[in-house]
Amino acid sequence: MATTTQPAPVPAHELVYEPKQLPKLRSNYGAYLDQSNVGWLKETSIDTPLEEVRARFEADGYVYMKHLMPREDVLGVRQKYFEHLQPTGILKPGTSPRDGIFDTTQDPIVHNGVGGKDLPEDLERQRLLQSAHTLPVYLAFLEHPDFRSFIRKFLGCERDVIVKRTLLRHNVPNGLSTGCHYDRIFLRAGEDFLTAWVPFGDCTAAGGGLMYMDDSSDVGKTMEEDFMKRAEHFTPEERINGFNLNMAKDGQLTHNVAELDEQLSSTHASPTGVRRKWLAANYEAGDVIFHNPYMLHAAVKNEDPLGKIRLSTDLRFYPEGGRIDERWMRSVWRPDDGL
Ligand SMILES: O=C(O)CCC(=O)C(=O)O
Ligand SMILES: [Fe+2]
Repeated sequence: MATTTQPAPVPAHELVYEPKQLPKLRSNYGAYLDQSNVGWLKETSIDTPLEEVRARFEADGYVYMKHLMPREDVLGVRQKYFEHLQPTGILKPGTSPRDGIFDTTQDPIVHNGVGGKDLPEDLERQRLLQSAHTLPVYLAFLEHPDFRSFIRKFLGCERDVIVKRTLLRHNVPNGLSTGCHYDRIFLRAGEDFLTAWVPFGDCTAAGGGLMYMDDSSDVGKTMEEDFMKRAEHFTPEERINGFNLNMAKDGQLTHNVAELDEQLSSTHASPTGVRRKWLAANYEAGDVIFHNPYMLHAAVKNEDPLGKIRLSTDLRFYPEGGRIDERWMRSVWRPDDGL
């Protein structure tokens, strides 16, 4: 009788792993970043000890929390948002608002969301973008106990304050997305704060997610010091204005990430001598990324092949008693709020 022998298992160190293919990243204008300057964000799981989470944030300028929120609650906001915007004709006929698929027969520019350069000219569209910020499902999400208790623990405070001017942003494929910036530009009054970026739905790197310049907190701080020096003779009000004479029209550093990257490689070279990469992720519904006010970041241009609309919110938090940028506490986002 023939004997069969079990093949010996391949030792782990001999297994060949296919590396995940790096995404192609670009912003509104200009070339894709060179692939050698692209990498993945470091993931942090929710069972990571708090001290470790804080240490990562301190070292990296961000912490990318996987599965922090229940997926269904996140998708619920996506659904209600696109039901709300459906009358504008943004969705592909016959598709569900929960999927949020763009009608590619439409002009993407007409369907710009908040922050992707200019708003749509149509006033009814602007009105719907504004009223989306007070949809009950969204307001409930902002108070979600899983979310807010994590923030309080992270900040080490009993009560946290969320700035009232939150931003709900959608980016349609081939539309305009948020340029490169660091957040302090827009919240210059008050002390440093924590930003949370929450994608409502799965969002691939090239489907409009955020990209961050690795280890760029010092770059943002140096830029801000420079802006402040040049603004010394401004009035206090003008000095904190994100759109003052020193800044670009829309407050962003640029809408061309490849060009900025090239410039910074000589003007703000890393002290390690290694060129900084731009980090992105294939975000999943339930993930949240936190970043400090100086990390350079931008939205990747949405080039999702399935026409998926990127929807997200960006939120800012202070510990209670913190010195807040009161301009951001006046009301929810309005097209003409000047911030
Ligand atoms: O979602 C975006 O396009 C921009 C978000 C952002 O800049 C932030 O969360 O600070
Ligand atoms: Fe930002």
